[in-house]
Amino acid sequence: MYYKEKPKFPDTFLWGASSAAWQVEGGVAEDGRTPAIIDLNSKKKKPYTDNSITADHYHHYKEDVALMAECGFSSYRFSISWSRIIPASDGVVNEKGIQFYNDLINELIRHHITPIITLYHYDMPVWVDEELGGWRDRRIIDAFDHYVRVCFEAFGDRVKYWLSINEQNMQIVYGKWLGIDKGCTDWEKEKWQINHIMNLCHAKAVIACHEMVADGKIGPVPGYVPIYPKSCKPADQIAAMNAEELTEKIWNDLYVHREYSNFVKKYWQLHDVDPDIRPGDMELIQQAKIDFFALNCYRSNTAMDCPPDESYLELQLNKEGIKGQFVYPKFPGEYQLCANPYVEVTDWDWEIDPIAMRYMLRYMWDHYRLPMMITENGIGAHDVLSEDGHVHDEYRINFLRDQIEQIGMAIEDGCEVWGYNPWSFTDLLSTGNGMAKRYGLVYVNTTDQEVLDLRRIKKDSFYWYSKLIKSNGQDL
Ligand code: BGP
Repeated sequence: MYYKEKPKFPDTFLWGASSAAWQVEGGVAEDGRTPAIIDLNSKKKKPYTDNSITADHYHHYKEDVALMAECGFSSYRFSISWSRIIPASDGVVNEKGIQFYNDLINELIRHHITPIITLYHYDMPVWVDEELGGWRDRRIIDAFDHYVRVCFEAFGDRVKYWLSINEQNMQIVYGKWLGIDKGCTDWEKEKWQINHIMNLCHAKAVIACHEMVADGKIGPVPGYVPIYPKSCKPADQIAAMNAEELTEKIWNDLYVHREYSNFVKKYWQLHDVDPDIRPGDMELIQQAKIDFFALNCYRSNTAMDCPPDESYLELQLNKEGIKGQFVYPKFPGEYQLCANPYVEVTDWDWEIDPIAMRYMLRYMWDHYRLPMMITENGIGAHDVLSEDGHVHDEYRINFLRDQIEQIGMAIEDGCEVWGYNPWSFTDLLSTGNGMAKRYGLVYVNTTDQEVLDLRRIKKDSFYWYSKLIKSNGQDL
């Protein structure tokens, strides 16, 4: 439907932004924190800046929260570093780690900003990997349960919104790129065991939150990339549905229905996969009833038929930030991804597609009827600090405006959406592209080549977003 009036947002709608511990904090060796696997990975990615400093939020959190308040934020989504809370396999709690998050939470609340916490955002402690076998070994389940219970106990009196695992689906789909395949000999088969263990950890977190946090609500954080069929050729539609299943739907169905779908069971059978489901596992998953979906959505994909006699082609991500380097993968017998001639792309070849946001919200609402919050959305760009001392990021303003308008339209369409937390507040370390790929509303003065003074500079998008928040989405 087209609407004549500007879409309206509920009065209680939460406006904020999002980050993750390893991408924003720095201070990786301070106050008892021990290394995470991602620290080692990000060091390997040099000349990109490693995460030992990044935006140095660990030391700038007060200044950052003050800026959030100036912008008008009513929420902030961030993650907790597991190895800051539990630095070693003895399970002993690091009080200084607790202190840091207590200080951050209290500072947010003092500024009337609702904290939303992700329990796990890609930063596996080295001790879990080396001593317990990481995601490959079921011993992680008890260690994770202990860690989340410590978090609920320490922060649950003030924090009511919790997120279990960030982008579990993307960790499995892009496991080779994110380093989740470490130690695996046959990733395509073993990834389903890892996924099952992640499902059990997710379930533990949901159950513990409901047990321990009065009025606590918890949900998963799928990375969502809507898939369009390339054409109205019927086989392209099935290919798009296959892509949807194999990158998103399998996970979302599990979270909501709390059982594996017939589609994935058939897939395992065809590919000779044994996910090692043990007695009691499905009963545990059954108990983990989620309260909402937190959704990360940046782009869309397009899929077409890929007959079984085609050759497999591995996806190649664009690492340089120069358009045209992304290689679309082919999965014979399932689907292949392809370019969409109707949308522009970013310098990293991510589709700029605001309508995908409305599509996602409609799709998720129609399938699952659960409240939704946006926990990531944004545009990575080569921002420039101009000679006038400002960052003129009108491309980001245009991107966010179009996306927010589509969220408003989805709300008008009848979807229940209660918050928008784009990625990111300050510039921070990108998953694969260092500080070169910036997302923030606030510029952080540092580069991949050189650590500068880390000064915070409000971008043009900061001022625009502030006006938008203060008009509850009307001043688009
Ligand atoms: C999401 C991750 C974030 C963030 C974002 C942008 O998938 O949850 O951690 O990094 O993607 O990705 P990138 O930094 O690769 O541009």
